[in-house]
Amino acid sequence: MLDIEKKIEALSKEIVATSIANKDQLETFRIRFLGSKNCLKPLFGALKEVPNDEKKSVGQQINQLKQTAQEKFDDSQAQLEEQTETKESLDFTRPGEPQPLGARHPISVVRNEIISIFERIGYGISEGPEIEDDWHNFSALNFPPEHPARDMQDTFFVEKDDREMALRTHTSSVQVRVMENETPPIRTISPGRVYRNEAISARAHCFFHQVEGLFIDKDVSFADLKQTLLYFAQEMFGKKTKIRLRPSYFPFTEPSAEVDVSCTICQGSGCNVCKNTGWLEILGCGMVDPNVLEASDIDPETYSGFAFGMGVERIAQLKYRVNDLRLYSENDVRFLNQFKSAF
Ligand code: 2NL
Repeated sequence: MLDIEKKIEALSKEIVATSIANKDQLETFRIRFLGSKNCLKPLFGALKEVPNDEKKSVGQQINQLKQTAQEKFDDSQAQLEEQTETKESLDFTRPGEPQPLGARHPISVVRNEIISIFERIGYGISEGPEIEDDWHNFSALNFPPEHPARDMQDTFFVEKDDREMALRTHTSSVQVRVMENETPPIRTISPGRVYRNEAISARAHCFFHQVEGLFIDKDVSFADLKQTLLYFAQEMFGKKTKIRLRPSYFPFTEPSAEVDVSCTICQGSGCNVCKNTGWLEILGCGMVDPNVLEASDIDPETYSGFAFGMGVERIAQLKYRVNDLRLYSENDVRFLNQFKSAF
């Protein structure tokens, strides 16, 4: 083997053995094997001294060596570029971006809780339209024609298919539909949004949410009503909660009552939330007026029933001490985020 061939073989081994793990090593490799003063150049000079019959073969070996060096350089460069690219765009050790979780609206939280309390004692859920005819919102509920609640001041009237309709002022309208379509025993609660034509303030709004309950069967008494409401109050506000009933008036119930619970803040000893009375009003109720049963073809001689209605905003206000009704519909996240732990 010629001297020059030994040199070629040694350089070839060196090229294969050189490790290129970073940009510096790549540059060192380039200068040594491909730069303007690279170590292969002297070989081309030495080719002159090679005997003629070996020149072709040795020349090819030198060219091959140069090609090997170039290929190793190109491959290593491509590999290093790929590595830096992936390094910059994907860091698998980085902690994940936190996903902000929303919160359920307090009205939904409280509505669901009310529904669940009544479901546990056998009530089903009924829902119906928000745009109602006069019959379901008023007439079937024993509103006399001249009753002030029908007045333009309280009710939003709208036109639908050339008929004058009302935005329902209570969800009793849903329960009229239940009474018309089912035969007693009836046990239903009707949650939903209702509308009143009132100026918006901290204490009043043009819409709010109601849950109404209706129970019709043979021999339903006022005592059944009281016991049901006591159960509800204690499930909602705690086992020690007391209730009291004050006589009241609704067109659709007779007798009618307003229900107070012992103050959830001071337990009855007096504070500014209950205005030192020890009591907080939570709902209205009564025995279903015989006229209302008759209007839906239920015989008041055979059946009797009780009904009640509450504002969800009011219950939520007592549970979460919300002092302004407008907060419920302003979608301010500083308000809404406070209900993250509620469900
Ligand atoms: C209140 C008072 C009340 C009813 C709702 C009712 C429904 C039918 C028949 C008779 Cl179908 N009554 N509902 C009864 C008494 C009171 O709501 O203050 N709601 C916010």
